[in-house]
Amino acid sequence: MKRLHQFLREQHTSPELIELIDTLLVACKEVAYLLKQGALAGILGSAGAENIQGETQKKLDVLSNDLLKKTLLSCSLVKGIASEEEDFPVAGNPNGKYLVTFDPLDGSSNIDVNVSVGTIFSILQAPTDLAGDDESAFLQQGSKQVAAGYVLYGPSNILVMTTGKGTHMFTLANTGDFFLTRELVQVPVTTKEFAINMSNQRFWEHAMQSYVDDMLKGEEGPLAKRYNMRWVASMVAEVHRILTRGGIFMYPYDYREPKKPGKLRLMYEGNPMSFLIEQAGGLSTNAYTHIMGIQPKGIHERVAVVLGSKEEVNIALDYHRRLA
Ligand code: AHM
Ligand code: MG
Repeated sequence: MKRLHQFLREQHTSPELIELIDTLLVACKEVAYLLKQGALAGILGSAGAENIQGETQKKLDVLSNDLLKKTLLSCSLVKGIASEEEDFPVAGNPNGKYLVTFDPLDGSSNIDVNVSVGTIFSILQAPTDLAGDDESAFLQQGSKQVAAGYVLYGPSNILVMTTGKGTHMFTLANTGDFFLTRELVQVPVTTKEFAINMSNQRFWEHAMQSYVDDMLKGEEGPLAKRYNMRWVASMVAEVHRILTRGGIFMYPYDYREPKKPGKLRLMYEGNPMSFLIEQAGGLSTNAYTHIMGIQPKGIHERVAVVLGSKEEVNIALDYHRRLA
C-alpha cells in the first residue's frame, strides 16, 4: 500500500506543501489520540467558555485548537492561521509561504456521545504584501485554495484531501502513517439520500421548503423518487458519506437570526468541503451559486451550503431559480 508521502510526491506536490501537510497531520494525530482516550483523559464536557460566534466551547474544541495552532505556528512555512475557535488571525513566520484556516473539531456537539467528529483545513498562498495576522490576507475565494481536506475521527481515522488533482482518502495505521485507501474518489451523479436538519424547516426560504416537501412526497411527488434521510450533525461524517455513496447535504439559509444566514462558515467549512466535493465530480453551492466563487468579506462569515451529487444539487438549484 502507498504511503501519503509517496503519493504526494508522485502527484508532483511541492516539498514545501508536503512538509506543511505533514506538520498539520502531527496535530491531527494527537487529536485522534485524545479522542480515543475520551473520559479516561478527562477531556469530555464543556470548557465553560464561548467562541466569537457565541457557541459554547467543548474542552476538546479548545484542546484541539491549541494543538493545531501551536503545531502550525512552529512551522516556518506558515505565515498565519485563522481558526473557527480564534477571534482573530494569528501571525506566524513573516516570510512564510502559506496561510492555514481550520475548524479544529467540527461536529463537536457529538464528542460526548462518542459519534464521529473531524478537523477541517484549507491552505492558501500567503500574499507577500500583507501580514499573517491581517484578516484581508485570508479573504481569498475558495477557488484559490492550494489544498484542503479533513481528518475524520471515527471507527477508522481517515484523511481526505485534495491539492486540485482529485480527491483521495488515506487511512491512519497504528504505525502513525497514512496509507492511500481510495484514489480519485467520484461522487455518484444521482442519489436518493438527503441530509438536512428538518427541525429548522419553518425558518428556511420558500424554495428550500418546497424542495424538501417534494422530496418527502416520494414516488408520488414531482421528483418521483423515494428518498432516504440521514443527519449525523457532523459535517465531516456527512461529507464522507456523500463522497463514499453519494447524497445531498444541506445547511440552508435560515432566518432564525437574520444576520447569520446559515450556520456553517465559509472559510473553515464551506470552502474546503466544496474543494473536496468538486474535485470528486460533485457540486457545491449556496443554493444559488458556486461556494468557491464567493468573495469572503470576513474570516468568520457564514454561508448556506447545498452540496453533493451533481444531478440532485442541480434540482435544488432549479427550485431556487424558479421560486426565489
Ligand atoms: P461546529 O463547527 O460548531 O461543530 O458546527 C458545525 C456542525 C456541522 O458539523 C453540522 O453539519 C452542523 O453543525 C450540525 O448542526 P445542528 O446542530 O443544527 O444539527
Ligand atoms: Mg467547530
